[in-house]
Amino acid sequence: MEDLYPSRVYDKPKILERKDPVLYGSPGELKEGPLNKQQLDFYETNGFLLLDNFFSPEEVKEMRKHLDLLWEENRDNDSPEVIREPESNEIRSIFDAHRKNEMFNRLSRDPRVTDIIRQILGSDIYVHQFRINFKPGFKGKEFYWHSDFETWHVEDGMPRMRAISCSILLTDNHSYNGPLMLIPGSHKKYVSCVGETPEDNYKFSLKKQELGVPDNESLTRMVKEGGITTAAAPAGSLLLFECNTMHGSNGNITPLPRSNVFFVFNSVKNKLVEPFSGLKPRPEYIANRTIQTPVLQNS
Ligand code: AKG
Repeated sequence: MEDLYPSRVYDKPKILERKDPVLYGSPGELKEGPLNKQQLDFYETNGFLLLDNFFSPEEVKEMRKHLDLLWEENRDNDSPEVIREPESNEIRSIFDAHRKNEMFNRLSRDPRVTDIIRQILGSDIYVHQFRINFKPGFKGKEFYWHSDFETWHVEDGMPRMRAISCSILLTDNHSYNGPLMLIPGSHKKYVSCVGETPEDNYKFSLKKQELGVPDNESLTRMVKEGGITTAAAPAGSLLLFECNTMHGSNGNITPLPRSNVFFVFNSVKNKLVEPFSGLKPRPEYIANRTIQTPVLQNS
């Protein structure tokens, strides 16, 4: 398959044009679904949408209970789905928990969310990835700037930009405890990064990403054009961001934890092919290749 978004192949970084729509469906037509025109326009222009207080306080309480349970259950678990901080044994992320945890599994099929994703992607969808990023007070480390799509394309073989991350804020995300930062409009450009992907890069990159990150000049240009938005919002808010939106977050040196859950939905029309790096695919718990059937909703 032709590589429309080459990265880690040139010796200098390049900024390429996006070749895919942001909103799928007939151009100019209002896509039917939960989002109104203003919200769809905002998403198309900026590459993200923050919906404050999307889930009720009771729902957040229930999710937090499961979050704490997962933290406790995995404290001494050395399975590969549990990613530790680079310089300590603290849990940084847990992948794939929605396959084992009934509550998160139900959440992955919640029609309030999946109807929005279908509306934007104009097709059926499936869960490409699930992760929880814990960013405990004092110890939670940063996530350097990146476009998720760059990695999903190069290392997982996601052919086109037709996927969305949904981040559910499980603690209050303040401007000061390491909330996600996004560059508005960055989803319309693709930064072709420099560097050669080694085998099993994920073993390092999920702790600290150094490959597939934009160079300073490209980043400076993007920020000059779009600025930086901080997704600071109360627990229970939902942040949707396009797979190619440049984002990152700072470490958390405050006492206030910042934990967010991420569901990534991909279009069934955009199933994974062989990784464009030419290397073997990353494991299933990071990039789902086998269960690519449409998300079936709760009855
Ligand atoms: C990632 O997990 O790829 C992120 O960019 C998340 C960053 C964060 O949790 O602040």
